Amino acid sequence: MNLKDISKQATAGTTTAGTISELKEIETKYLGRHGEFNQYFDQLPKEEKPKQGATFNLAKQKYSAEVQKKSDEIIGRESAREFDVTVPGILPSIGHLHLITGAIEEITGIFEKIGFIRRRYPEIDTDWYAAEGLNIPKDHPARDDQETFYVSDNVVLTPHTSNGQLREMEAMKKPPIKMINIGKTYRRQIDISHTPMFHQFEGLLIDKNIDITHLIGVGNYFVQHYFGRDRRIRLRPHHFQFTEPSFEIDITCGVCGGLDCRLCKAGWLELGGAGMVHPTVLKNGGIDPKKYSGFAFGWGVERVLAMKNNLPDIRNIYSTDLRILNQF
Ligand code: FA5
Repeated sequence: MNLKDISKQATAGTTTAGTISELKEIETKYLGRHGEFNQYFDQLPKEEKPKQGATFNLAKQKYSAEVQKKSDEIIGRESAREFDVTVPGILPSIGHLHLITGAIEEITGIFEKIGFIRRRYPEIDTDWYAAEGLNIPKDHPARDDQETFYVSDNVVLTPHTSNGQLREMEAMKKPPIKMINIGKTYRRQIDISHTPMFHQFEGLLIDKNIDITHLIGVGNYFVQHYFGRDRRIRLRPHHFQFTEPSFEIDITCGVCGGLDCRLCKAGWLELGGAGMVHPTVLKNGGIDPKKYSGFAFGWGVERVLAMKNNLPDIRNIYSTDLRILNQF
């Protein structure tokens, strides 16, 4: 057979191929190492080879292109046949807000419904706003309660959001004040219920004739909307320099409903600090304590989130392990 006939036969064979494996077989028959094309070339007399080399290579290339074209055609036909429009698509994995961002949004929404306004104040602040102006003098032992990071002698990473109290009084100039200040706070602590960076939400309500019953009302409102309708709070005497009287607020245990179980203390769980704003703090904020009174509270976002979801270790909130984060 001459080169032309081999090419013709090869083309004819390729047109009849219906599947990729049939096509492969034909391709090997003609283009394989011992295929028709090479056999033709091998048996040429030595002196003919250089003369026919270029034509031979061109014929092979042309045939190769035909095989490729046929292969595309078969693949296109097969994939069109296999495409089933009724098969559900593959859902792309979509992320979600971080647990803390979600909790902050939820808490903000709950307080905004009763007229509190979300504020943000500096996370790095002067000693005056974070301590001294809150009635905690430089040498006072109460400073030891909050293991504060000092940036310099007079500047701290805020150990609580209470710095927002004085800043809000200054910003608003005059009551009524209804602030919910949510921000990052820092302390030298780390264990299952403490992280060195955490968030607090600080409520401050100042107006005429505000008393402890308003604090109890707002506390119950919050726990019933965040944790569930059947929850309620109690006040336990405590001490903070910037409130008088001061309280720890407890919430009924969500597991035993207040009966007493191994998760709680006699049916109660600790929520956080609160109290009536100290007259000295009102004065430092430019508000007349004879005319106005108010309450404040400061609770941990990580703590309430952990309590709501029964998280055994609050450090997990900052884990980057998707097996944990995907559960929320
Ligand atoms: C305070 O920080 C007061 N400023 C709260 C306050 C505000 C009292 C207004 C009166 C009036 P305390 O140190 O107890 O209080 O912290 C309050 C809450 O922050 C704790 O109940 C806890 O929920 C959370 N918290 C404190 N330290 C950490 C920590 N290292 N990690 C996570 N949460 C923390």
